[in-house]
Amino acid sequence: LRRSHNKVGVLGVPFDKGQLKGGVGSGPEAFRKLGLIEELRGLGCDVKDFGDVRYEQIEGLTVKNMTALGHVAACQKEVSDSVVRILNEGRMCLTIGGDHTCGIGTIDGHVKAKGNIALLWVDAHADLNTNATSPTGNVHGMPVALLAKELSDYWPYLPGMDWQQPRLSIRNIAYIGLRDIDSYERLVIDKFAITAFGMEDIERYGIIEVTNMALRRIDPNDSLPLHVSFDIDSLDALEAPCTGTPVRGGLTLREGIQIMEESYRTQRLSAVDLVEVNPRLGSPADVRITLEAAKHIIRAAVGYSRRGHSPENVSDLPQ
Ligand code: B3U
Ligand code: MN
Ligand code: MN
Repeated sequence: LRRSHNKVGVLGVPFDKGQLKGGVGSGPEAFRKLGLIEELRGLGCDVKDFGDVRYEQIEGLTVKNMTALGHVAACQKEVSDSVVRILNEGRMCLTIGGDHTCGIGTIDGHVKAKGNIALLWVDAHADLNTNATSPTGNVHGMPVALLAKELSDYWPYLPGMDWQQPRLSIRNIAYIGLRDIDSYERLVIDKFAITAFGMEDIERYGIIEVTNMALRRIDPNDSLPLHVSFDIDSLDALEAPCTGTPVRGGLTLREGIQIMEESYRTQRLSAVDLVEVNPRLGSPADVRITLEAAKHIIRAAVGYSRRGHSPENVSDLPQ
């Protein structure tokens, strides 16, 4: 492992219009204040900070049961373009949300830059609603349904979203951590046989086996660039309390780290999203716990191993 050869581009997406709670948009700021960039450099990464995405809302876009489409369409186009730029510099793209709507842009950009990819969606939720099935109209519950080719016929025309085509096949998508699934999401998972590991599977097989089964299913030839879209609410609410829709009975931090360590080991981890941290929810202690948990996940994503790392190009200790 040569960590200093790890080139990372960091992109902030202070976007909160995919759900109704304020505060998740200040995720990028909270991570920067915590010293995330410096921390990654300290691990030996070559980090380039691409700043936070800015956009101008498109007025007058309305689609039934799809909230704030004018914000989603404009922002995610910028996210997609930024991800293409970062990947084309030969960097792994680390996107800090913001709500999970930013998966629309990051995965779109990843596919545009690299062609076919494999996607691990680590989440308590499936984020697999269309505007016709969503119980809330919140777009952070819809990104996977927008990305999947097999679901394109179930969407109406979406004004402002012409740049976004469903580019991923369901066979290249797997879930880990599910435990709060809407009835139509369950129907879609079963109808299209989507690879989906819920908490009960982690109980049964353990997190290492589950992660490797998921990776084998979405990339049987070990050949595709890997995208891990990590919703912090995949972790148990005790591990990551500051998120809009916390769900108990979730992943431990150790399991979250393990998913990232296994993903990194493929040597094809090319984009990571860390989303849904809301630093305005909970006590200062809760915020600290949540940010620190997320930081451990991110460290594993850039190659930090809990086994530790010997100094580079050194074989003996000093006298
Ligand atoms: N499935 C529900 C709730 C939800 C989705 N994602 C989160 N919550 N974080 C929905 O609104 O689609
Ligand atoms: Mn999510
Ligand atoms: Mn979630």
